Amino acid sequence: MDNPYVAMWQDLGLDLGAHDALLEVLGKAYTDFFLTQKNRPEGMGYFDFVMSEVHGLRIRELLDEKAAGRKVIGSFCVFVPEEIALAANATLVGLCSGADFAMEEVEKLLPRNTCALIKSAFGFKLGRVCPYLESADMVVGENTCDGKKKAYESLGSLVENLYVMDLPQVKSEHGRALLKSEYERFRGAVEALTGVAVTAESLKAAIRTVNAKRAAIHRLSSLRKADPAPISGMDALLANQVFFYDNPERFTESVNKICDELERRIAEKEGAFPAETPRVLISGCPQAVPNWKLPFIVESSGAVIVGEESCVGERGARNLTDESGETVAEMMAAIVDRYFQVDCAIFTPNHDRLAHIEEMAAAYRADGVIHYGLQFCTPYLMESFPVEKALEEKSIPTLRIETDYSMEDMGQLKTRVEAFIEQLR
Ligand code: BJ8
Repeated sequence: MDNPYVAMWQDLGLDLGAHDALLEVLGKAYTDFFLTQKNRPEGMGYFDFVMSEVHGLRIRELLDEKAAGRKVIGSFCVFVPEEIALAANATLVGLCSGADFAMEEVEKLLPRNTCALIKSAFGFKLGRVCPYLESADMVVGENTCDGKKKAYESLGSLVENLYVMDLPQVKSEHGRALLKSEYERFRGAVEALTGVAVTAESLKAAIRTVNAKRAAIHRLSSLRKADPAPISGMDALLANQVFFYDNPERFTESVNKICDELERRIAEKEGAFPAETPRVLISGCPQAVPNWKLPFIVESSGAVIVGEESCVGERGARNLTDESGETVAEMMAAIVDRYFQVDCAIFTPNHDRLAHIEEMAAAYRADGVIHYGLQFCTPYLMESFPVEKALEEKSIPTLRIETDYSMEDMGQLKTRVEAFIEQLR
C-alpha cells in the first residue's frame, strides 16, 4: 500500500529517497533494540505506536495545528521554556538528533572534531530528512557549549528564522538576571511570531500542562526504584525521548497509564528483568532519538538501567514550576527559578550535578554508574573525571565511556560494559 504521508513529506521539501533510507534504518534499529525485549509492559504499545508514526501522524498533527493558526517552534535544549511557547499559542518540539546523517556534507561546514549531537542536527538539515525541522516556524538555538554556540552561526544560513537565546554559564545573581532577561526576550519573540500575547491565564494553564507532563515522568522514574525493575531502561528512555515530541496532554495520560500498570507489576513482583539484576545509573550527555546504542549494550549484557542523569531524563525533567503566581511577572519569575536549577555541564562550577548523581545513585539503588560522554563534548568529558573520582571515593563503581553515534565501537564497548557489570555482581 502507498505510504499516506509521501505527499506531506514532499510538501515539506524532504529528500524522499534519503528520508526513506533513514526510516528504514530507524525501523530496523527499533525492531532489533526494542521489540526483542522480554517482559515489556503492555503500555509500551503506545510508545511503539508513537515511534512508528513519529514522522507520520505526529507531523500531520503539527501541520493541522499550523493550518489552524498555531506556530511550531523547534528547540535543541531543555533550557528553552515550553511554558512560554504554549502560553503564546505555539507548540514546542525537540530537534536534538541522535543519528549520523549526510556526514560528508556536514564536515564541509563543521570541523570533524565536533560532537555527534551537533553534527547530527546539521546532517538532518543538510540531508533534508527531518520533518520537525522543516515544519518549524522558528528554530531556537542557545549559547550553551562552545560547539553549539558557534555552530548556530553556520546553522543560521541553513534555516529560516533561527532565534538564538543567550544563556548564563555561572549560577550567580548576574547569571539569574541574564536568564530572566533572555526569557523575557524569548516571550516577546514568540508573541511576535504567533501574534498572541501571553496572559496570566494562558501562562498558568501552560505551566500546569508542562508540570503535569513532568510529574508523570517523575512518577515513572520513581517506580524504577523497585527491584525487580518493572520497566527496562530502554523503554523508560524511550518515554523520556517521546517527552520532546508528543502532544503534552496525551503524553501525560499515556505515561500515567503505564505507571498504573507498573504499580501492579511491582505489587506482583513482576519485572522487566529478574530481581537482583545489577542496577546501573547512566549519567552524562543527552541521548536523543535514535541514540540507543549504550542502553542496548548495557541491558543486553545483563544489567538494568534504573535512571538517566541526563537532559533526556532527570536533569531535564527535575523540578516543577511553582504554579502559585497570579501575574505574568510572578509566573515568569517562577519559570526562571525552575530552569535556573538545571545543572548542565556548561555551568562553572557545577557542584549540583555531582550531588544529583550521588542522590540518584542512592535513590534508585544503583550498583554502579556509567558516565556517558560524547566524543568532543568538552563540558561533559571534563566533568567525567571529577565525577568518577568522587563516586569511586564513595565506593560507587564508575565506568567512563566516550563514544559517538557510529556502530563501529559496539564490540569494544560491549567488552568494557560486560567487565563492569561483572564487577558489580
Ligand atoms: S542543558 S546538556 S540539552 S546544552 S553533547 S552539544 S554539551 S558538545 S547537549 Fe545540552 Fe542544553 Fe546542556 Fe542539556 Fe555541546 Fe556536549 Fe555536544 Fe551537548
